[in-house]
Amino acid sequence: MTFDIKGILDGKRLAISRALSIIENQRAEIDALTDALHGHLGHAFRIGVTGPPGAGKSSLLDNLIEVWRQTGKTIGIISVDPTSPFSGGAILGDRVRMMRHYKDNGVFIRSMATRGSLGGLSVRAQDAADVYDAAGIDMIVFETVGVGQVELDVAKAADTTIVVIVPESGDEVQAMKAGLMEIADIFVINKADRAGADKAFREVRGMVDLRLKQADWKPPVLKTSAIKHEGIDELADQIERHREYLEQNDLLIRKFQDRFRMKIRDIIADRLSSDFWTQERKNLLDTTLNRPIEAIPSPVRLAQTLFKIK
Ligand SMILES: Nc1nc2c(ncn2[C@@H]2O[C@H](COP(=O)(O)OP(=O)(O)O)[C@@H](O)[C@H]2O)c(=O)[nH]1
Ligand SMILES: [Mg+2]
Repeated sequence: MTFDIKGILDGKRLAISRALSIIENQRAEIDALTDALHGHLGHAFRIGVTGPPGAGKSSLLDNLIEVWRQTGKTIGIISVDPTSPFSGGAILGDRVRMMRHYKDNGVFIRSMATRGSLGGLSVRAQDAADVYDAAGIDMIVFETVGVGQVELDVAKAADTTIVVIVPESGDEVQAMKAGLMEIADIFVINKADRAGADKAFREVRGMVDLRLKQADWKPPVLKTSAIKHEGIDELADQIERHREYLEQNDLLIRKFQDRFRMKIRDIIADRLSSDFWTQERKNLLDTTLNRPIEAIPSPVRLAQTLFKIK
C-alpha cells in the first residue's frame, strides 16, 4: 500500500483513508508521506476536545458537526483513545454517536488506538490531522479521553482546546485542576439537563476567575445538553471567537511552531534511540541482566558502559 498525494490534495476519500492507515499502522511510508504533505498545510483549524469518558464528547461533536455542515464546512475527526487499546469500546461508542454523519461526504471520522506504545501517539495524531489539512478539510477535531500526558500533548498542539465535564465531576475537576486549567480555552459543562449543573458552572467559573491574572483570553464556561441539542450554537460561536482571538494576536503561528517542535523532537528521539541500540549493546544489556542480581551494576553505571561502546 502506498499513498496517493494527488488524491489526498484533491480530497479523495479513498486516498485520505489510505494515508490515515499508513499513519495508524506506523508503516515505513510515513516519512515520505509527511514529507509530501508539508507545504500543503495551514488551511485547517484544529480543535481538541478532551474530558472524562462518558462526558458526552462524541455526542457534542455529533451536534457540532451538524452546525458546521449547515455553513458548508468540511470536518475531520480523530478519536484518540489510549484507554482502550484492545476492546475498542469507547471507539465503538464514538461510531454509534456520530453514525448519522458517516455517509456525509464532507465528514471524515477516524479512530486511532495506541498499538502498544503511547510514545508517538500525539505525533501520529498530528500526522493524521495533516492529512486532513492537506486535503482541504476546514475543521479538524481531536477527541481525547482525560488529561494524561498524551491528551495534554494533543491538546497543546490544537488551536482551540475544549474541556468537557459533567455536573457530577466536581471532585474530579478539583483533582485535575492544574492540568485542565493549563489547557482549556473553553470549558463545557455537558449534561446540563441534569441536577448540579449550576453548581458545577459556578465552581469552574471560580477557577477561571482565579487564574485570570496572566492571560488575556478568559476561557468561557458554557452549559450544554448534547441530547437536548442545547447550547451548541453558543459553543460553535465561542470556538469562532477564540479563533479570531488567535488570529488577531498572531498566535496561530505559535501553535504551528509547537506542533513542529513536537514532531522534530519525536523524530530525533526515534533516530537517536534506534542508532544507539546496536546488536552489541542489546547483547550487553541482556547478558548483564542474566548475571546474579548482586553482580548487576546500577542502571546509571550500565548506561555509562553502554555509551562507551562504539
Ligand atoms: N443526560 C444526558 N446524557 C448525555 C448527554 N450527552 C451525552 N449523553 C450520554 O452520555 C453517554 C456518553 O456519551 P458519549 O458522547 O459517548 O461520551 P464520550 O465518552 O465523552 O464521547 C451516552 O449514553 C450519551 O447518550 C447530555 O447532554 N445529557
Ligand atoms: Mg467518545
